[in-house]
Amino acid sequence: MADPTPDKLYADPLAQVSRFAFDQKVVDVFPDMIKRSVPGYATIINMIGDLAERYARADSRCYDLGCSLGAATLAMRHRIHAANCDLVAVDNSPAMIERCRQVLAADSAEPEVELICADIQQVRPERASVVVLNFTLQFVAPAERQAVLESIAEGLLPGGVLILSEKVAFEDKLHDDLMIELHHNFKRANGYSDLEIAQKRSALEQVLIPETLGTHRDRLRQAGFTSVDVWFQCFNFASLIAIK
Ligand code: GEK
Repeated sequence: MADPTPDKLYADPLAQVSRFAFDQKVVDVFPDMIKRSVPGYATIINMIGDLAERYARADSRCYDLGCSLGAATLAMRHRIHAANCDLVAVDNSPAMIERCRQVLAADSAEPEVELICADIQQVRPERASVVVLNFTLQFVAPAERQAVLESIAEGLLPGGVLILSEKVAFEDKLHDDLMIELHHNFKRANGYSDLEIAQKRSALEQVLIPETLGTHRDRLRQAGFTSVDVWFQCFNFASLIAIK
């Protein structure tokens, strides 16, 4: 496969850094951007496939909420063996959905994927055995997050699983600052300049709002999940498994 288009969106000084949006420019560099920005991304995608294989049930649905270009959808599609298990992928960016449609069409695996352009706050999962929120909830306003998790918990079958990956914050300011610095080092090691890191950070302010793992755990329990814990963490990036 050809190398992905390199992310140079913030390489030149910008007179004004506008709010980050999942538009066509981001779509064009997205595979490179996410790989160089999110520590452990490839591992998490791989594990989503593994968990989907384990938890997907016959005659159920698996959802990828905030699917972007369908990396997690494809990981699930390639690993699910359960009969009559439908895949549903949702994103509210038309540009992402359009490109995701092309990515899915170029992949010959079964089953079919229902691709929906919608806000995840409007989607009510049904008969779900697996739901994935891979770095999506962080873009939903904090006050709306509980309702999203409750609707997911309601739509999951007993024993069904939610995989929730998020950029997280830490209560201890020293630790929070250290994790942010280690993450920036990770980005530098992946070729981003200090200017790119600073401009991207400012674009994401007010758009991506990280919360502590404690807040996520409490919300998940309140939403009705019985077993909740972190299975992956690298610096301020974590992924939780929540079982209904
Ligand atoms: C992956 N999961 O590659 N409703 C629907 N989609 C949304 C919403 C919303 N309210 N808010 C944001 N999005 C992917 C990576 S990226 C993470 C997810 C990142 C969508 C948004 O359009 C984007 O495609 C995705 O969530 C977040 O495994 O870029 O840090």
